[in-house]
Amino acid sequence: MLYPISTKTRTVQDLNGVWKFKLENDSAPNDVSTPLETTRHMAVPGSFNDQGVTRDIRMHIGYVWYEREFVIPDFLLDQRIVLRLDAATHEADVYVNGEFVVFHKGGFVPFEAEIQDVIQPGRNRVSVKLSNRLDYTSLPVGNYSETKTEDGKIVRKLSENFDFFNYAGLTRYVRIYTTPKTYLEDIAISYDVDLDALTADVKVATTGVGDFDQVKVTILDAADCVVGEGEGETALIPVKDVKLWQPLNAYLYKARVELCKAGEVIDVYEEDFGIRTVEVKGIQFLINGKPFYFKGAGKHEDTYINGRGINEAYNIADINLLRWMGANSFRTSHYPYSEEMMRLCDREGIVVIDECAAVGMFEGFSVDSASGMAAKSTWSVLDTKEAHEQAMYELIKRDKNHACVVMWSVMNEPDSAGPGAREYFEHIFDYSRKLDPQNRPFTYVNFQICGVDKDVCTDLVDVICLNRYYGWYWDTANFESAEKHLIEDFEKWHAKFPDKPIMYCEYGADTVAGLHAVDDIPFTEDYQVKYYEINSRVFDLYDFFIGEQVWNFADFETKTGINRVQGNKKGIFTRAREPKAAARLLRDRWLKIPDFDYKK
Ligand code: BDP
Repeated sequence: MLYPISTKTRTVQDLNGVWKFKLENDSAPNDVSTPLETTRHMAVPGSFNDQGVTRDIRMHIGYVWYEREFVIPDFLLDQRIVLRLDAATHEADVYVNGEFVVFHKGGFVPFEAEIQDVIQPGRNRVSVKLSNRLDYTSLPVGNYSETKTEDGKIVRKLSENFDFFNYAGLTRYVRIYTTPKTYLEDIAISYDVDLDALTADVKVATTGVGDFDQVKVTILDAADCVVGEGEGETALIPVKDVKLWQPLNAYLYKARVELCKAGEVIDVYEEDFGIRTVEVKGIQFLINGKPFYFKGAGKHEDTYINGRGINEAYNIADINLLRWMGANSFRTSHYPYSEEMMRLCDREGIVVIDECAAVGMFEGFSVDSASGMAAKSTWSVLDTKEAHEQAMYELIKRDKNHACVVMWSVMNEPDSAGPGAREYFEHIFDYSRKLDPQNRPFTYVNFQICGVDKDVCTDLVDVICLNRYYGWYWDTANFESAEKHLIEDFEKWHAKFPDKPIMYCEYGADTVAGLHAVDDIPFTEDYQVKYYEINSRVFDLYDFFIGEQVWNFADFETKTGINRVQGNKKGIFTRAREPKAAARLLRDRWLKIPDFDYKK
């Protein structure tokens, strides 16, 4: 799916700002054929929860309505007019002037509808009926129940199978864009690179719709000079003197694609792309043929008031903080992040492990993972296959051209040990691997309680990604035993998979900024520092260990419960992005670790 941009043939209109907002009333449902009656408002983009402040909105489960007016200038009315919502968490029915135009389930990817046939000259009305419900058929997974009180009131309950607040709403941009009636629907870019000769054959595969007889492709370098030209729906274009996209040293080309008829350009689009190779070879992760070492964090899209709403200033600050720390990468835990963040990472050279929203795939989930939870029938209880296929399809379709994406993560901490796990995993890996034109590596992120002795799925991955909490949930306040177990765990994984690289996608300790102690007292900054010192020491013992991503980049909001102190405090930065002591420790370490050739 193409990101909306203006070109000589396309326009973009912004529908962000303040919308009307209303909680759905089950006993008097909204009639979408008339304007929404409400006195409430909500900023778009943004999650509604913290904007609403009080519990009735913040903790609301079920449907809400958003509505606003818009005008399409008359001179655009003969165009193809598309309403695009970058994210509606978690499902939405969209109406224009009371007429249904599109339904979408899955809260972290864009979807759109052609609306030229339902709009009128002058004022129009867009209404969105949105639900934040999650259940055993959705991603992420939630435990949902509905009961009726004696007076017929529906009571909805949702217990999330994951450790982050279930922020919802129109969390990303809403736009209308126009194209000609004959238009470019998609562009997929891949390439074969000769790293010695620095030449590449760039393949630009175009999907056009309508009446055209020619596709012209021009490759431009960063200075907008033409470096290659080709033709056809699959154009193969040689490029010489390739400037590679490198971690923290990005270089972007542009593919200008023109759909033509009788020599006239009908539609034109420009897609930025970088040229780089990614390959897992033995125990190494190669970017541009050189062994790369991941330094960074698992993140969340999580900021004050805005919740999971896109916040581009935070995105920029977060990348600058990552750079300040000497980091080079992050994982989009636990859902696809905004397209703006992906485009920024392309430009900044930040390496991304791109994860779909498959989180909570564990029966009987608890945030205290060492509490003895054991899943017996995850894969017969969950009914997520369809949602999961859709999630991988939409993620790869959206992000396939991004140079920053070096690996796809199909799941976070699933039950990879119970009956049915193997069949489910095999299916998802097979299905997903066929979707990427750039054939990137795939992984899933392993849960500590489905460790090396229990897991039956890890042979399917290219890189073994582990989330480990020795010294926090396990071996709490006993670093001696934590270190012993860390080492044992590494040795066992490596013995089982001697030819695969291993990295950590999560390790961390909750830390309330400002608490200190001489002894090993959990929640203090000193404890977090020691936790990271010990883990780092063990990482440096192994050549097959190719990266460390801490949990978490910053403190973030979670559901309420006695295991969380106003949210998850494992950030190395606070939610306001102030560094804890561990940030400086890691900074000292990471500035000394090169991006390439750390473990020769
Ligand atoms: C892991 C999850 C992550 C949690 C983290 C924690 O992948 O979402 O926030 O542990 O417990 O289980 O802090």
